[in-house]
Amino acid sequence: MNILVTGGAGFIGSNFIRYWLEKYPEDYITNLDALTYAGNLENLKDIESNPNYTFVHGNILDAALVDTLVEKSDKVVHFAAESHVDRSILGPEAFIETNIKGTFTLLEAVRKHKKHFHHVSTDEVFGSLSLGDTAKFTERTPYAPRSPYSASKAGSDHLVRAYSDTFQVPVTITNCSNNFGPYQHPEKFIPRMITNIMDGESIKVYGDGLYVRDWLFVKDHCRAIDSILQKGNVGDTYVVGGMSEDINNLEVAKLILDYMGVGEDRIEFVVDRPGHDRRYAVDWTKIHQDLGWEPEHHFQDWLKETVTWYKANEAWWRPLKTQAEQFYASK
Ligand code: NAD
Ligand code: TDX
Repeated sequence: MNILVTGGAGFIGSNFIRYWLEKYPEDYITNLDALTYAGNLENLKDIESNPNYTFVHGNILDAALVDTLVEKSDKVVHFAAESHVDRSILGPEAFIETNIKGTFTLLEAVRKHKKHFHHVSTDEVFGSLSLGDTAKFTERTPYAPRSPYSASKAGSDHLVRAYSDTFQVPVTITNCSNNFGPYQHPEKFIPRMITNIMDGESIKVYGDGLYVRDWLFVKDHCRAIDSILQKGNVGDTYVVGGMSEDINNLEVAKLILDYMGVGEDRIEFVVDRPGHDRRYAVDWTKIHQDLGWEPEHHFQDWLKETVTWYKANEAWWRPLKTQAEQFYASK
């Protein structure tokens, strides 16, 4: 099988390529990535000389390039996106371009060449749940995005569904909760805390810190996409989440401080994110019942592993952190 992966030089895409080539060494992967600030070929250093892997430096908005690559592939797995909520507040336009128009460009090509398109989306399209509530997102939850990021992802989801209904393009969609693990950019919450602690700095907790995310180890997300590519029902959406411990940001911060042997005086409450969604939780019954998937990696164990990985890989994250600090300081 030839798989075209978009955004494979980012966090989840690079983990997915490594996962796939380890599990299916006879398959071929082409990685189309524009190498934005979030794309980093260092994420795939161990893969670059694999004869079954090809990197193409290009933009998903380039219709001619996309057409050529889609024609040569059997399936497309679409990760490429602007992915950080805080950046979408500082500058929404790139999110509209990449997440909506970029997805449209890919859809036109898969429509023409009749290829299976797997769209990687987020649980943030469903908006915010309330604290103390037991409700969870399902495949039937109405869309209610609240940030430019989640609105742009919702727009892309709607286009994918429309191409399925109107043009019978074979699509599948995942709406996944917050991922964590190796190669996540240090501007995101968990790596930002670990790297700040390593630098002797305070960790920045937005608002009251009582925000809940449904953390999923990145490899479990890769396994979920694998099960959908192998046996998912064409036209279907699957929501994907972790073990729903309803752990809040402050509790995550305290776990990391504990693992790193640092006191809670390092916590600094900072100004809140505008439109900050209070709680996410995912009910992944459908993918469990239909495809047998469930998360395998327990949050606390793999959070500890993630701390260990960042401690051992300062050379990987240091340039990214320096660049991100310069970017945010300039805003
Ligand atoms: P990321 O920001 O780490 O990586 C995005 C990648 O896309 C980068 O390599 C970047 O260079 C590339 N890219 C950006 N614009 C491009 C363009 N126009 N053309 C080609 N490549 C481009 O993102 P991530 O965290 O790995 O997320 C991957 C996907 O998963 C996104 O679609 C995101 O919405 C979704 N998602 C992420 C999470 C999460 O917790 N990180 C959870 C659910 C869903
Ligand atoms: O320094 C911080 N302090 C803080 O309290 C940062 C960066 C974040 N936070 C909070 C905001 C959120 O409640 O931590 C939580 C997680 O924040 P992010 O890591 O920015 O993730 P989130 O906004 O929840 O979105 C992530 O999961 C869903 C990904 O970035 C998205 O791409 C994905 O769709």
